[in-house]
Amino acid sequence: MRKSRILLAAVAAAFVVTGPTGHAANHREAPITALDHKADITDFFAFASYAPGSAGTHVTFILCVDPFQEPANGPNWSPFDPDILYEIKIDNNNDAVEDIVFQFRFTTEQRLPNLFQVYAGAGGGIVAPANSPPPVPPGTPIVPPQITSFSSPGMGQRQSYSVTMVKDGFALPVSGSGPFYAVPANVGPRTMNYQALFNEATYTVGSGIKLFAGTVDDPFWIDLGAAFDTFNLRASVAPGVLSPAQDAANQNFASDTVSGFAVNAIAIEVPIAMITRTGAIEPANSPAATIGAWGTTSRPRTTVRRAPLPAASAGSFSQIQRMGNPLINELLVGTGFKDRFSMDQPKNDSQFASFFLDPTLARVLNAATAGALAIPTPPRLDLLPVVTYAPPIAAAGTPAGPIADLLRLNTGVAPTPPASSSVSRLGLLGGDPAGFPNGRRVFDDVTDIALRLVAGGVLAAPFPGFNANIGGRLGDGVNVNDAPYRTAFPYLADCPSGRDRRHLDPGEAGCTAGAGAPCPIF
Ligand SMILES: [Ca+2]
Ligand SMILES: [Ca+2]
Ligand SMILES: [Ca+2]
Repeated sequence: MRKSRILLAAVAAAFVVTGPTGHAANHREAPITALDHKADITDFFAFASYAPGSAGTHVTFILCVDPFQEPANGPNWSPFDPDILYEIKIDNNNDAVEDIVFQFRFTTEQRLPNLFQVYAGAGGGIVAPANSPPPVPPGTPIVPPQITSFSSPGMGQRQSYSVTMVKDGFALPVSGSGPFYAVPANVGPRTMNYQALFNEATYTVGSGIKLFAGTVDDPFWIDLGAAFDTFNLRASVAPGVLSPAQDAANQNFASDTVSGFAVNAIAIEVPIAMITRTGAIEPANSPAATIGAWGTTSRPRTTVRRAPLPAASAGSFSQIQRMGNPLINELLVGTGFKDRFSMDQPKNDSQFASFFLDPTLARVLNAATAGALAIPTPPRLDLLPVVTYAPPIAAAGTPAGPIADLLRLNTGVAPTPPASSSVSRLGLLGGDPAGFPNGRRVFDDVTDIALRLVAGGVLAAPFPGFNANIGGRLGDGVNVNDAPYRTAFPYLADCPSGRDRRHLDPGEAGCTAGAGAPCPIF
């Protein structure tokens, strides 16, 4: 499952039971990625890099997969799947067809085949004591030293990866200071120095490209428990309308269900001039400035199980999932159509247009607020900037292209420095031009933004019935992540320690990253 779409999927599913739409198919099967977690894309980010040295010249893409990793979950933890082709795709000429693709493939080594867990370490190492039974003599190394690098002996399960850039029909390997290693889960402080591994695995390669892959803090946050209980939000924010003070606060008023969990992330920073169709940095008012990006996971068409030998895969790749915006498939597309959506191409998304020209979610919000939240009358043309190239994201004069779920990013819009007073978790809706839905940064509160987008009137001029006091403050009460993001590439936070990780649950003290008031229960 994709976490960032759960809120609305839950609400929409509830509505289908009683709603008047024609999509109430009794399709009870779980979407394919509920059965294939390794290929499950949890989130996709594309944003103007905001670190000094990259701001104004580079963009960063992040693809997260494999949700709800428990960082304590030894002895094998959660590596990338060497069978999966992970891709980040970019359209730069408005036809919703990829022009540039970055492909990632992983390889796994097992360097400690005789040990019972794949990572091990302690201090300077532990040797056999004086009473060690034969044939192991005293002094023989038993436990390797703490893992501090990818060459440490305790790094049993070591993953490396290759990166290929496909452009104009040519596949170019991205090489440089490799091999590129993926950071494992943060097993615990005795076993490894996770920070050292993270730093070693943040690569600067040729052509101005930076790379990172590894297990990190899940950058997404949401009160999943309340949202998934059919929009049963905590009383402090029920029925999903924040007070002005809550809306303005960088703290949480409900528990972050994803806190303490990890995901696998692939991040790449590239020069803007490498991805625009003109090969130049375009100003924000240029029709060539806006790109559309999305991530995909694919598997070989054929896998042969050969027990007791390893399975063998062959053939071309077949798409398992894609993700552009954090709200189209998750909030708007009906459950019975999500698998088709996941496997199809963005250029074919007009087949799903009815879902977002009359979003069921908007009707749920209207009903859940007993009509206090008025919603626009379909067709919802105000949502077109999310699914076509249009202002306020793309410059006036940009060809709209087909309806397609791409995460659109105007590469000419300067990034907002994270310390700036104008930075907003609400992105474009909060007056911060460099945030979602103009691209998406890790700290953009896409749950709240998506609710407000769907409620209507916030991208274009508000529709006449729009109640800004309600529709403009929709939210789940989780405003910030549970861990501090890096302010430089790859912008992600550390994987929680497996030994000491904490899920900030309802009723526990420290609702905001372990500090502040208890998280409400009711
Ligand atoms: Ca294209
Ligand atoms: Ca998190
Ligand atoms: Ca939120």
